[in-house]
Amino acid sequence: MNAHDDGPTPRAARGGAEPEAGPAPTRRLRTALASGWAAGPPRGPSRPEFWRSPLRGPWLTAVFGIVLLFGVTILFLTGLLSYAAYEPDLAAVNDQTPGKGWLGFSLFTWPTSPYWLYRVTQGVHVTLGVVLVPVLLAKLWSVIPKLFAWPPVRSVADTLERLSLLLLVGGAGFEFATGILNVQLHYIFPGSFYTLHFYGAWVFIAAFVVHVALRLKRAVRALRAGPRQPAPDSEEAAGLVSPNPAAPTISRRGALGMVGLGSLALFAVTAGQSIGGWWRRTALLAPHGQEPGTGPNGFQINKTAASVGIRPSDIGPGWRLTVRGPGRQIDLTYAQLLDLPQNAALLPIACVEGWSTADQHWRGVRLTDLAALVGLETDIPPVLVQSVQRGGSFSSVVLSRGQVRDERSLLAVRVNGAVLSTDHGYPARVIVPGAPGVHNTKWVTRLTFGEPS
Ligand SMILES: Nc1nc2c(c(=O)[nH]1)N[C@H]1C(S)=C(S)[C@@H](COP(=O)(O)O)O[C@H]1N2
Ligand SMILES: [Mo]
Repeated sequence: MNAHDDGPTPRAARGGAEPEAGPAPTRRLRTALASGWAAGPPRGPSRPEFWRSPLRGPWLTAVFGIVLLFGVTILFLTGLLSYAAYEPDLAAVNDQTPGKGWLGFSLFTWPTSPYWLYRVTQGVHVTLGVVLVPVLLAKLWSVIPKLFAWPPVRSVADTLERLSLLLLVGGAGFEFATGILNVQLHYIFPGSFYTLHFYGAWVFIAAFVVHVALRLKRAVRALRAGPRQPAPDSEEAAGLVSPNPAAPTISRRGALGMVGLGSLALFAVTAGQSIGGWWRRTALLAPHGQEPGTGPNGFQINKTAASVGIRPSDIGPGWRLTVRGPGRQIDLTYAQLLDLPQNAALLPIACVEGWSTADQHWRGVRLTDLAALVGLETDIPPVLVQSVQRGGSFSSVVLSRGQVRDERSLLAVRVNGAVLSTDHGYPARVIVPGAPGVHNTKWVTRLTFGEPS
């Protein structure tokens, strides 16, 4: 007979104070936890009185939350655009996320018009990412008591939610950190930044969607209720309001203003890098390592020739441009390239790092004219562009049909009236409208039409 069989005697009559349901081990655990946790949180941050800022409350958290709701949505969308702009589906050399599977669902053919398209989408992505940092930090500060909330485990649903917060906070930290390090330190994750930032974005956004679904209603209610603090133990307080607040040194509106000023200050020292020209000087947070100098070639340089190991002999008199098409190949000397019809295009360079140049005056040979040299007059296929540079993820790229056929797309030999400088890609570089800088390959030596791989 098992001991739990009540038999004819009613449970109450035996005077047992056992919890009612569940198998014995679970019951014992629950009792132990209940009596341990019932004693209340240990001293320190798990006690509500530990947190004394009179500012924390549902309204302040909701204001930061709503700003982030809009901001992160724009960051995510412009991030997806940046991903599409790289044209990873076009060829293996373009794709640093070959295992993406259905995460590539949002890809589409990136257009060449308007010619400043990537300048704007990526300028917004990077500038907004920087500007949101104070808001993100303020939001985390505003909810920090919840990190220590007691008891640590309440229910399955509560535990799952707390785990999703781990992904949310970790994902946000990871995305902001990798993005900012990349912008500041010039690709410190060679080749892998793109992959890390892409997969990280999906983890972050999944947790973000869950969080918004669980919290949006409460946030809207808190906004409607306004900045007056609810009672600390009320449901509206959501565990954020201190039961033992210190005297305020600043109002809640004042705190908001400070965060806003922080964002504004970051905007002022960042946005100039996407505007270019004189405004670049205001971009104190932009990478300033390589001073581009003055004159026709005096605009931002991404990687110098020396830094990627271009040797003088690679681009000296022995340099040739090889153009290949199906069944045909020709080699051109520099002089022969200059003898082809030269055309002009007014185009910027816009890097994934967020900086871009004002429109530069390029001169060179149209990609369509080069295709014609190997017999491709109509229906021109994508082209594989290769640099003399040995290795490195930017030494080759495949350009789409649309990019090849746009008459502004050049193999440029001059910029702003002068011969290209070594650092800007002498003897010849690609310049295409609307695209990320990475499509503007420097020190080009080979064009292969119709064989993207
Ligand atoms: N061969 C080669 N081409 C390259 C690169 C490179 O590292 N190697 N960097 C690309 C990137 S990421 C950008 S933003 C542009 C920058 O061009 P610029 O240095 O002339 O401004 O060049 C592109 N072309
Ligand atoms: Mo770039």
